[in-house]
Amino acid sequence: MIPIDDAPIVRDGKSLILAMDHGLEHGPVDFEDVPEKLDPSTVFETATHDAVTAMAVQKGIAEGYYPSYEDDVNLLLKVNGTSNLWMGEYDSAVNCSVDYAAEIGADAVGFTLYGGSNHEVEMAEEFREVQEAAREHDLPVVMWSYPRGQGLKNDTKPSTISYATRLGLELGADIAKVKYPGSPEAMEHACRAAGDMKVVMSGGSKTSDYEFLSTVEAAINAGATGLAVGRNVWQREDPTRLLDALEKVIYEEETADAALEE
Ligand code: FBP
Repeated sequence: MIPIDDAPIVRDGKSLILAMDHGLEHGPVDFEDVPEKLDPSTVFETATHDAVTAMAVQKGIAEGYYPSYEDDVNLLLKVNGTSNLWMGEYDSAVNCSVDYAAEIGADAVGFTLYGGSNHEVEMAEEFREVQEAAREHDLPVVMWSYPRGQGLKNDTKPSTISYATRLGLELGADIAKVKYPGSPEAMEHACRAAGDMKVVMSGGSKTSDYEFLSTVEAAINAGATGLAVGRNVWQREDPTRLLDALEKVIYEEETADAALEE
């Protein structure tokens, strides 16, 4: 971990990362209810909102669409990923080098680590290469820290999420993105386990405005420094309205109620 408060993906110590790697991770099924979002430009448009500090995408989407948005959007390039067609033990193929990410304009790189998977050892070795290359390019590293695998039946258990944030700190991430562990106390412990490293909450499948914003509020109050979210923003009919509210909850530390009233 190095200080990243001056990095483009951080605003006032916080981050709101808009993720759209779902076409790879889940497949086009995630766009069924919002077919217009199959066009990545529509989500890049959403990412131009002031609240969004970076958009997380895979290499192909970055190559094709980022050139039109590089003045208005910060790029977090995900350098590994797996499709939902893969039925083996949790693993993620490194599909982009950090050098190439830097060449196409990345402001940060993202890497999924499945701690607890039978492939954890190889993934940690791959992370080492990515993390050290990122340091050479002065790019922050965001770890999607998702303990999963044959031996892990519950991936949001408090002790699992604290282990997930700690893995990020121990292995040299600058931000760990983790699932909400179900209670403010558990989130607080997970943030403490991360030391001074930043922790952002992962969005998850779409819920109501209030349910989502109040979980974000709880995570921020527990010490999280923001959010990395996909479906809860771009699966909505009006993503801007929710981003306006998220801006208040994350950066101005307003309550979910107050943010929705305005
Ligand atoms: P969501 O907010 O839609 O959950 O997106 C965040 C994210 O980490 C994406 O980057 C990724 O594609 C997806 O969640 C993975 O979700 P899961 O592995 O839990 O199905």
